[in-house]
Amino acid sequence: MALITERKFLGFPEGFLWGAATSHFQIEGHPEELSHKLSDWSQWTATAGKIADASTADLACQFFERFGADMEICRDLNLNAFRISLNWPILCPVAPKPGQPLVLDPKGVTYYRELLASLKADGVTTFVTIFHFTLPHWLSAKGGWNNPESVSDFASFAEQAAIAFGDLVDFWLTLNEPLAYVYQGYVSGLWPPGNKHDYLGAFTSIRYMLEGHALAYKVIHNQRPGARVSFAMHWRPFVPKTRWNPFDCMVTYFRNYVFNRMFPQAVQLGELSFPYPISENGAVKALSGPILGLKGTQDYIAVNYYTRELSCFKFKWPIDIFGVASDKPEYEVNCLGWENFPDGFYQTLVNDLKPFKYNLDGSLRPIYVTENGFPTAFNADMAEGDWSLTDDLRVNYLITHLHALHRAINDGANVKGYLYWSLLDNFEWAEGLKARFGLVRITYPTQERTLRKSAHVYANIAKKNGILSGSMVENEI
Ligand code: IFM
Repeated sequence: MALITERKFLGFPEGFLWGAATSHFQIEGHPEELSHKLSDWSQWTATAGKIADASTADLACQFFERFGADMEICRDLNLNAFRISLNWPILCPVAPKPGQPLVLDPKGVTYYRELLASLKADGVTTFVTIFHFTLPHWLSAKGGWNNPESVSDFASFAEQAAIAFGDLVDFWLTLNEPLAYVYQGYVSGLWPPGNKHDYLGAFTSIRYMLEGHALAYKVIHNQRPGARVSFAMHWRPFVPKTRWNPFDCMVTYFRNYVFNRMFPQAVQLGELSFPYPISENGAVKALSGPILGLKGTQDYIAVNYYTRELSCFKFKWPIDIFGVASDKPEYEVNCLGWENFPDGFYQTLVNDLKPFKYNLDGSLRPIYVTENGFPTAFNADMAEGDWSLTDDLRVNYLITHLHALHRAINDGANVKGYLYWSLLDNFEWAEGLKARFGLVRITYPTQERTLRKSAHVYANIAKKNGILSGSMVENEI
């Protein structure tokens, strides 16, 4: 007996944005930045042992030279939204002189204006991140986000960026994933500045990032009154590895509070608070409390979702109330060990983001998914051939997550757009070039671009503004 699969077209709201997200350091290979080591990351990657596959971002995707062709790919994929980030080290290669206004480097301005103008000319909605993990060397050398001066340095940069690019930007993101940034830089030590278990350093950075965000929000709005400004939060549902184990439940509570909720809650309420008993530590207490101008500085919700995490307590001394991520997954994992968990995407959009749903005036905030994607591992030196082009695992991830997104919208989540991470394979920070997230394969030795099966599937979804129910096979074209 033949099985009959009923295919239903699941349409998305009219005007829905279908796009892709990128960040400058991961794709640009900016020759001046890399050759003069203008950023903390260009210095970090030049240090032996920092990157898992010993690759660098010296060329990355050569996006700086090739963006014209890459924008044509966006057009071919029917994308109507694109997210970039600004190269702070290139736009501000030298420290601003005390008391003098910050001046952006004119060559850097020309490059970003050309890039943004080409997107606007194609009718593409632009998302621009101001800080996506890389600091100018002059700022990292004085302590980066641990230095109170980072607040005004960042705000001046944001203000100049609003002046220089504001006419071409639809959505501003002040900061990308602040908690992921401080976790990797101050707790795991895998990113610059490379500190380990330095929770105070992490929390100090969070305080200054919140202050920087508040000021940036204000100066952007002063320059561009109609601007839409937010920050990208990385949301990851945390689940106790052993559901009945009170210790696993405790670490799950702390991980969820600090990693997911602390930052958006501070923005919502206008003050930073840490969970008890961390809040009782004198140095941490000094960081908590109200932040001038912070309350409600989120015109829309920008959320990055990839996976959930199983958390467990680890018996060791000194006790770490944050525990560790379990290495025993319950669902299929990708090459970075992240579970495929589309239900968590639904839960994030429908339930977890509820506390941030409304603006101060009671209006509903739109939600944009500013990242969601799937990596596969292929060495950076792979050359010609059809390796990795039939990326069924990625197609499956995409389809199952878009089904979850469709369900979430039907159940009331006010989602207005989805940006896949990422358009191109790129430099995945401490993992290097091997972990590839692209819809488009980059053959690094030749810089050739080749569309993967996922790119064709996604282009079709964007064109039709919807997906078919059923498994990935139904959505293959
Ligand atoms: O590549 C990163 C990006 O820079 C920030 N969000 C997560 C992505 C995948 O790890």
